[in-house]
Amino acid sequence: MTTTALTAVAAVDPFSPEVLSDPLPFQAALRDAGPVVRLTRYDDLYGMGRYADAHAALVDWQRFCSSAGVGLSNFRREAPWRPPSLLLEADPPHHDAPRRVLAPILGPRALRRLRERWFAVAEEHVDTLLAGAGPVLEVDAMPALAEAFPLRVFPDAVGIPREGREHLLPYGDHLFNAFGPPNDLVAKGAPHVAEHAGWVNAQCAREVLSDDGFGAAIWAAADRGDITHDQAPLVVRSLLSAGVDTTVHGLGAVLRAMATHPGAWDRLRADPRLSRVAFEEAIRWESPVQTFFRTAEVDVAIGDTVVPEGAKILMFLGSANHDPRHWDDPDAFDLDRDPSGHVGFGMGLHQCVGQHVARLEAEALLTALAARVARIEVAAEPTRHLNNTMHAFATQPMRLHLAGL
Ligand code: OVM
Repeated sequence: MTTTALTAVAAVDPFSPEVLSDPLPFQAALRDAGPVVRLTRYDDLYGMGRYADAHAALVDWQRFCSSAGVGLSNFRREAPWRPPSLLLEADPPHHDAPRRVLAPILGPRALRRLRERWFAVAEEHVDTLLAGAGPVLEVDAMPALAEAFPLRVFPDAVGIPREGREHLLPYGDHLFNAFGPPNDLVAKGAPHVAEHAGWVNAQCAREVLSDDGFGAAIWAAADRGDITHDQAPLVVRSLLSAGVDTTVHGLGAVLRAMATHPGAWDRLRADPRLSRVAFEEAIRWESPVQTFFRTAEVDVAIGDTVVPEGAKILMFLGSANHDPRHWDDPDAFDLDRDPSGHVGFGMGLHQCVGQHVARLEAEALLTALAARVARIEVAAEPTRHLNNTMHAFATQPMRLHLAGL
């Protein structure tokens, strides 16, 4: 790459509306510019877009720490907008007790208890949507499927009351914006943060939570002494922070993949067990969580560049998931590839603790749709919902062609 080209990519704002709405061209230039690039729009900021280097940094928690925040803001210099997450924004050893508590609560064994119910809810949800529709239903798949299904099953599983759940998506939207720079997206959310955050924080109290959900299990861990009673509400807050918007846009991704790859949908209908690999490949392909930052704990040499201690490094998860140095034909959604090793759920000790929950939601919804919908057709091009962290859809107008009609 020429010096001019390198200077040009380094000067791009990765959080501009242009890049957020269509990130792949910028990410390709970023990868070509080197293993690490100083992003000159912001002070002390570096970016990593290649799979090998981003992966290596994500597993190197000793040198690329999270406790100074995983957004642009450095908690060692600036006060965070909310008390830091005990999981996401913590390093070992503090990180480890909350993680050890949460992992089995959201693990495959515990989820077996929810599997039948979530499949039944998905069937009922899709049946209700399709009822009386005739042979073809035209629908916006974002509110009708990608948002409605997780908003039905996940808050119930956490054990929060029905009342007020409309705060969950705007809270998550602001939280994911707030990892980025203080741009217009953050300013637009700011006037309403206090009411959303106030409601979310109130749902983390023991008295508010049902006695059989993920929330109660976190409080029970505090009673056993595995975490403190002061930590319990913040661990519940992590579920309500990380568990809603992420799955909405993960489901949005796999629905987009199925609408644009009718052959893949035919195969999934014939064998709904393919919904697991379809979801995983959609997470790689779309990378709903595009970026997270780390902070250099010491001076770190990467290639010819030294990232100085205290600098922020932006990990481009979506870019790593599209790196042709690692993936064949990375921009293609391909049901036949092995997407494992993608960094869409992160990598290393912070790798998504809720990934089994997300996969179960996707499997339940896709299986219900596969039994009832012969073809998913794009009715109009989707529109993007811009967010500093999430690659998200606002709308996805689709036509669902009913099976057997
Ligand atoms: C948390 C948290 C919040 C947002 C995202 C996330 C993707 C975690 O509060 O722990 O992980």
